[in-house]
Amino acid sequence: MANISANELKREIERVLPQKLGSIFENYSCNLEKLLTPLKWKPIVLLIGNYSSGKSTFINEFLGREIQRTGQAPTDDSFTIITAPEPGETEGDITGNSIVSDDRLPFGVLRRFGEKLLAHLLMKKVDIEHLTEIAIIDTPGMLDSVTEKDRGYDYLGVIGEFAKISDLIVLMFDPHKAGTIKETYQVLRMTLPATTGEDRVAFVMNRVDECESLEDLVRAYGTLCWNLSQMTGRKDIPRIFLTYAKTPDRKIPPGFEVWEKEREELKKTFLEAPRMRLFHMLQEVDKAVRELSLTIKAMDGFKSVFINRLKGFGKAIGISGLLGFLLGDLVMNLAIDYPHDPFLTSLVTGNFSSDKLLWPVIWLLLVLGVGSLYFQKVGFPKLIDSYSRDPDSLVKLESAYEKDLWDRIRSKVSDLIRKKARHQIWIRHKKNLEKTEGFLKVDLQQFYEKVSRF
Ligand SMILES: Nc1nc2c(ncn2[C@@H]2O[C@H](COP(=O)(O)OP(=O)(O)OP(=O)(O)O)[C@@H](O)[C@H]2O)c(=O)[nH]1
Ligand SMILES: [Mg+2]
Repeated sequence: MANISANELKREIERVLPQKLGSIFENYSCNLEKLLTPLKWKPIVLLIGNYSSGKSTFINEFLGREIQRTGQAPTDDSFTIITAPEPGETEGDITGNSIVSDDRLPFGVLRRFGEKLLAHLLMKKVDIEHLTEIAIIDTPGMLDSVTEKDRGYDYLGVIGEFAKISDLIVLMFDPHKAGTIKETYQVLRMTLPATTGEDRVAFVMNRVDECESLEDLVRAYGTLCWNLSQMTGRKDIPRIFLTYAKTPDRKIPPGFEVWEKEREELKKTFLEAPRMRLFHMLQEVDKAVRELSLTIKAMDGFKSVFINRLKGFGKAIGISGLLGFLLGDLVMNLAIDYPHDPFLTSLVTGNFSSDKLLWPVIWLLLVLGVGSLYFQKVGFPKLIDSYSRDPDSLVKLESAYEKDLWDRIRSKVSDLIRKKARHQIWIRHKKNLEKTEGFLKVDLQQFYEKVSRF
C-alpha cells in the first residue's frame, strides 16, 4: 500500500514541477526533463565494497536464489544490474551495449566510459517479486593496487555515475580489510561526496562471524570506525550494520547471534528504496530549484547593470543630441559656409522660421542614430563580454552553501550571458524569483512532509 502511494506521490512531483516552474526553467536554458529522467526508472540499490566482502552472497540471500557468482579472492569483475522482467518479458541477460542504448533505462551516460566497460556491464532479468519494485546493482570489488589502466576503464567514474542515480548505497567491508583498501579510500573521500548524500549510504561490516571472539570483533569494529572517520572527515560515527551469512557448516562464536537481526534489518532497508527514491527526487528538485533561483538572481543583477549602463549612455547621447541640435548647423556654417543662416543665429537675429529646424533635426537624429548603433554594436557586446568572463559581481553570496551552488552554476551563467543576453534583459526576473522561492517554501515543504509520513 505504501508503495502505491509512493508511486502516486512520485507522479505528483513529476506533474507539479513542470506545471509550476517548467517555463521558468526554460527561460534560463535549464533542462527539467534531464533532471527527472534518470529518476524515472525503478529505485536502485547499489552494492559496493572491497572484494570478497560478501556483496554477491548477500544479494543471493536477499533474493533467495543463486543469481550471482561468489567465491574467495576477487570473483566478479562486472557491474550487474539485477531486476525483474517487465510484464510480458521473460528472464534473461542483456548486454552492456543494449543497456546503454535503451532510452527507457537511466544508464545512457555510461557509454562515455567506452567499450571496455560495456564488456563488463550486464543486466540480469530474474522473476523475483522484490525486483518488480527495485533494481539491485552488484559491482566488482574494490582492490588495492589497481589503476585505471589495469581495469581498462575509469572504475571510480562509473561508481560515481551509478551513485548519482542510486537511492541506497550499501558500502560493505569485512573485518580483514576494515577500510584499508585504496579504492575504498578514494570512493569515500571523493566519489561519494561528489555524487550522493550521506543519508543515502549504509555502512556494513560483513563476515563478522570470522572474528574469533567478541574482543576480536570490537577491535575490527574500532579499526573500521577510525578508518571511516579519517576518510570521511566526519566527527560522528555513522551506523554500521554488523552482519554475517549463516551457513550450516560454520560455527558462530558465542554471543554473535545478536547480529543476525542486523542482517534482517539491512534486508529491510533494501525494501525502503522506493521511499528513499522520493527523498532522492526531492533533494534533486531542491538542488535544481535553488540553482535556478541563484541563476535568476545573477540574471537580474545583469539586467540591472544593463539598465544602469543604458541610462548612463542615454544621458550621454541625450546631451550630445542636444548639442548637435543646437550647434550642428553652426559648426557646418563655420566650416563650409552652409547653411547661410543657422538655427541659433536665426533665433538671435529674429529671422527664425520653421525651415531653420531642418539641420538641427538632422543632427539630432544623426547623433541619436549613431549613438544607439554604437551602444548596440560596441557598448552592449563589451558589457556581455566582461560579465560572461567574470559574472561573480552579479550575485551576493551569503552562505557557504550559496558559494557551493555558485561554483556549480557559474559557467552556466557565463554561457547564458554570452548566448542569450538580449533575451535575458526582457525577462521579468523578480517575478520568476518570487515563484521559485515560493515553490521552495511552500510546495517543496509540503512534499517533504508527505514523504516523511510514509
Ligand atoms: N565466513 C563468511 N564468509 C562469507 C560471508 N559472506 C560471504 N562469504 C564468503 O566470502 C567469499 C566472497 O563472497 P562474495 O559474495 O563472492 O564476495 P563479493 O564481495 O561479491 O566479492 P567480489 O565479487 O569479488 O568483489 C565467498 O566464498 C563467500 O562464501 C560471511 O558473512 N561470512
Ligand atoms: Mg561479487
